[in-house]
Amino acid sequence: MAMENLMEGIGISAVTVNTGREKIQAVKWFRIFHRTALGLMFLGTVSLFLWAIVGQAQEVEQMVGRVLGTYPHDPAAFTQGLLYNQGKLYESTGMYGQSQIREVEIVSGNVLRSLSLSIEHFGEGLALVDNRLIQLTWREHIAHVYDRDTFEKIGEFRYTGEGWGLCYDGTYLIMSNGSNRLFLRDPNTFEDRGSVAVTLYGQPLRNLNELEFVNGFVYANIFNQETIAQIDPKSGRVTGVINAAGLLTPEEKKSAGVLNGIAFNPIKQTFYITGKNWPKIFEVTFETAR
Ligand SMILES: [Ca+2]
Repeated sequence: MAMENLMEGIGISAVTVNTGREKIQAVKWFRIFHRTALGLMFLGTVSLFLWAIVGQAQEVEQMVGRVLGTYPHDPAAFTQGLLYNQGKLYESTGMYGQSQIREVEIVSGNVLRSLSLSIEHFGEGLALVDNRLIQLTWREHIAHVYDRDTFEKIGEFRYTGEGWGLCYDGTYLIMSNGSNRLFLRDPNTFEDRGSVAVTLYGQPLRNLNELEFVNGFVYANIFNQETIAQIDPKSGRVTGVINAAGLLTPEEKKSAGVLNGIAFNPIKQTFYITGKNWPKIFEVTFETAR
């Protein structure tokens, strides 16, 4: 009692009461702040999720190939690269002991000219730079250079890693190696000029194979799928997906390999699509799926 009186006398109880109120106020404010922060975080997460789903879904165009024409294709050709130039198709074929570079008449499928690789070279992607045909090899780390007009080998480049697809955007060669990256290379020296990761809905899109550059986009068929990706080569983002299933009949598919080979006819604005050991080449346009 004496102690309480003494404390009251010097004002300690008043100080204690005031401190308690401040604590209560502080706890109230902390709870309000905490609830608000949690609410904002929740709303932010939901918004980001919806933005990702809705935004990305809108940004990838779903397309199909509409067949305009069908032409014969050598079923012995293990197609690894295909391009169109001045009314003809140029084709790179693979397999050890069977690899070639070919000039093909479109309508008949006849091989007009061909050159065989040595048996230890497996032909891969093919691109045209001016009048030079550049052909990758799978695991031999050599790109062969041919004169389109004489069909003679005029040089070669060395590189590391595997060679899959190749195309030319007018400035750089663009190369795939089975990963989700596209590699830029100098068309005169084959020097590395950087790379971009390709993503579909934000996820890596691997197994990029044969390539074609058309109107600012890289078209890549995906290994082991009847799917072609339309890629923005600057960002690596897949902007469109072409469903190319059902081109061959079930009977034709029995002796055919996977879809591999995209070429573009800039005059007709049509694509040529074929595959490994396919009996046909299809002339198609890519149209929005309904
Ligand atoms: Ca091509």
